[in-house]
Amino acid sequence: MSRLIVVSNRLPLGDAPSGGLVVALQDALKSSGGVWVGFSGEVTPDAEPALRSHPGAAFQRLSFDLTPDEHETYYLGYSNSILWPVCHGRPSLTRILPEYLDGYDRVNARIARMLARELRPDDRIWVQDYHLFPLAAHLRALGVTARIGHFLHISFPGPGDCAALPNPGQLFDWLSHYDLIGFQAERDLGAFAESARQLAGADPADPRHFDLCGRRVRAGVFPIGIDADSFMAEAACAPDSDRMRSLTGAKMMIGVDRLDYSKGIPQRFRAYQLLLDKIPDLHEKISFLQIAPPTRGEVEAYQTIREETEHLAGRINGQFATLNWTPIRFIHRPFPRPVLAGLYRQARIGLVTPLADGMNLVAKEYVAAQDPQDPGVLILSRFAGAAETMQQALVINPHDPTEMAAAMAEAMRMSKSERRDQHAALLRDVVDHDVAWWSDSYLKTLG
Ligand code: GDG
Repeated sequence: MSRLIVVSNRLPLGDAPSGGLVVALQDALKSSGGVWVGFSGEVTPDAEPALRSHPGAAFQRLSFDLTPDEHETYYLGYSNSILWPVCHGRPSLTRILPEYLDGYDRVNARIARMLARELRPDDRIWVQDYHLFPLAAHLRALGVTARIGHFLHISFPGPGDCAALPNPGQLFDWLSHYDLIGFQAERDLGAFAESARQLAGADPADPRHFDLCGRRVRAGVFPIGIDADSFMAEAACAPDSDRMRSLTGAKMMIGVDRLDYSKGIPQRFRAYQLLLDKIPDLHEKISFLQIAPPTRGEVEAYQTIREETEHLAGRINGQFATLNWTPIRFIHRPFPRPVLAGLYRQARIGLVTPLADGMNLVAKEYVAAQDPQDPGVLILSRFAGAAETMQQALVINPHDPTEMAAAMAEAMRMSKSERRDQHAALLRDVVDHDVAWWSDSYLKTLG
């Protein structure tokens, strides 16, 4: 059996980040004697030129460190100040410096050199996400003939946004070295084919098989899921929800997002403000908990979104709070997963309102966490990849505060039987298309 080699920006280390991806891949890694390779999280001036082994997992883990310059150019720079905003339709938030592209390519070349030493000809290599687009090209240049697949967790930009990359054609050349390119949603596959046509001269009559930069590429849609069974179990045995309810005294609406400008947090705050303004009856009957652990704080656009959201939350509380009621609680700290599962379960409304999002796992977690007898309502942006399959949610346009506020009011008044019907349909999809289904279908296609 050929080994599965997974390469991702961050190597899962310790027990904390045992997210869905690890759960999904660990069986395939374990049974094939496979390896997971990724960044250790350590930034040090004397990053070793070889991979370091981390025992203690069910599969082999190999990490690399980054130098301060590599972290700045590859991670904060090209990955998160150029590719991230471009892939999320926000080219005006890019910061383009020549050393970013150089550092990004250099780090990918270094990972390829370290990895090539570990490889066997019949390995299957699965590269995760936008930090590592050039990896296959560098591996091929070193003579690696193994199958190499890529999966993009975020959305793929259309030609207009792609054109904001420093060298748009290069992205397609990098991608053309993969045997299989996986996307979250049909929307992304379509954007890829159209951008490849306009910016790299491809002629994708069939976006699933076409010639790109002189090579034959195969592409497909593999919507990622969550570890639904464990999430459902975790939520069902979460701490006593009645006690939590009496603490808040109102029906809760919840949002859980990394504090990122793609997640539409200010837009949902403004819609909530509009709701409270238009429907005074809801005062003291609804409360909004937004959990938003900060990320990428070194990048300026993330400092701006933090200030903007803090300001809006303060204004809403200043305007509407009473002695017994805080309309919005905005917490910049991560919570343990079981606590999160319990909070989802108590929340009458799950708010997932990104302006752009590859999939959005919070939408699926919220559904899995509900009590099927008395479930809450999911309000979901049409710009989340999840909206392609979760049509039974209240699907909204996050740019339209009136529509979003109306959905909040609707979710508050929906009867139990309406909520149950909606939830049952959503849950079926979340359970049938979980993260194990996702990795199986991708790896089967990779061959
Ligand atoms: C990228 C794509 C795609 C959040 N706060 C806490 C916490 N979280 C967990 C959530 C969820 C995960 O983080 C976030 O996943 P998302 O899918 O919502 O978003 P991204 O981080 O942007 O992920 C996205 C995903 O990749 C997978 O392919 O869906 O579109 O952008 O699982 O629960 N977890 C804990 N405490 C927190 O405070 N424990």
